[in-house]
Amino acid sequence: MDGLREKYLEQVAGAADENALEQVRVAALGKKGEISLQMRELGKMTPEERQVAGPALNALKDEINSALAAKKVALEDAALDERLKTEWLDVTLPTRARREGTIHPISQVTEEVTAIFADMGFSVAEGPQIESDWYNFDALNIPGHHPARAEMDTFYTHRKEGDNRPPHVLRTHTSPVQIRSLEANGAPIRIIAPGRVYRADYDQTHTPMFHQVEGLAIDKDISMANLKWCLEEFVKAFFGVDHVDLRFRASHFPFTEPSAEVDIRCSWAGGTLKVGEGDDWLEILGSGMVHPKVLQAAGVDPAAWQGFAFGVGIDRIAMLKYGIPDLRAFFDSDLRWLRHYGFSALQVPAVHSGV
Ligand code: 2NM
Repeated sequence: MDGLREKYLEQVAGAADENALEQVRVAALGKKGEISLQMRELGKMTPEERQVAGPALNALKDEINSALAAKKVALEDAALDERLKTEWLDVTLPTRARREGTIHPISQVTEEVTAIFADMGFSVAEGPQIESDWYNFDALNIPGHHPARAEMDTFYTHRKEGDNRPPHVLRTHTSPVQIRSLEANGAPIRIIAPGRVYRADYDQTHTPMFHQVEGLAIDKDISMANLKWCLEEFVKAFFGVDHVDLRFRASHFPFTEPSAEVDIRCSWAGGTLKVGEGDDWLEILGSGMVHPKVLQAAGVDPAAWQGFAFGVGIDRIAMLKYGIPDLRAFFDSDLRWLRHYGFSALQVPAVHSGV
């Protein structure tokens, strides 16, 4: 028995891997293993012999089993150490580069315009894109027979057969947002309303959906002079110039009186736009003093309050500022275009960010 003990403990100690160790186990303790066979011999012994040989064989079996288990752990540890030495990761490596999306020029410009007017104390108002004809037209002093209604190329929603109420419309401007805000909050008020607007028109310079930002400032003593200063500050900040000349051309809108279209001095020398110099004029917005009837319709007493309003096409000023030639490409979702004209999400617009 001492011979068996020595032999198998030596083999266990010498096993190079888990396979070799398993072979040792089978040879010693498997069904036909040497020690198992010896244990089967116990039956042939006299009780006296068995009392000595039985416990000794069991002890030997336990000892070899323990040695096998200990060796197994040692081999596993060694295998793991070996893997740890060869297989490793540098978790400080940068990740694989992935293409990032870009901020659409319209989103960028909307944020820029918002930052500029926020700096002048305007907050942002929003409202529904599907409007009643009251908010889109009547409240803005555009009655049913008014030519502006026909000129607007309005998209109308469908009413059920027999429902004779006037249909809702896709808002043709964001003015209804201003009416709703006035109605809800009263005067004084200083808001801008950026957003999508819709007109049934499609060619080189028109898309059926486009973007506007309109502004509204109502207080006791707001005049055309305040309007002019505000717009001048806006144009300078937006185009990043120190000086600009504005030209107010008398115009007509149903919702303002007096009304003015505003041009900015510019030059197209060399094919690129320069704002604030040259002898050309660029029309960029419409404006005026809010018509008393509009204040009235929004529940504000026109004898006590007055103020200005204006409207700018976001798509148009985005094209001008960033040299984007074709309006329709704005809405094509062409990835090459978006990568070229889009902005980094990290380039956050601010009044003085220099973008
Ligand atoms: C323009 C031109 C002139 C305008 C008017 C209003 C409202 F709702 F307050 F009456 N919001 N925006 C306005 C005035 C818009 O866009 C060319």
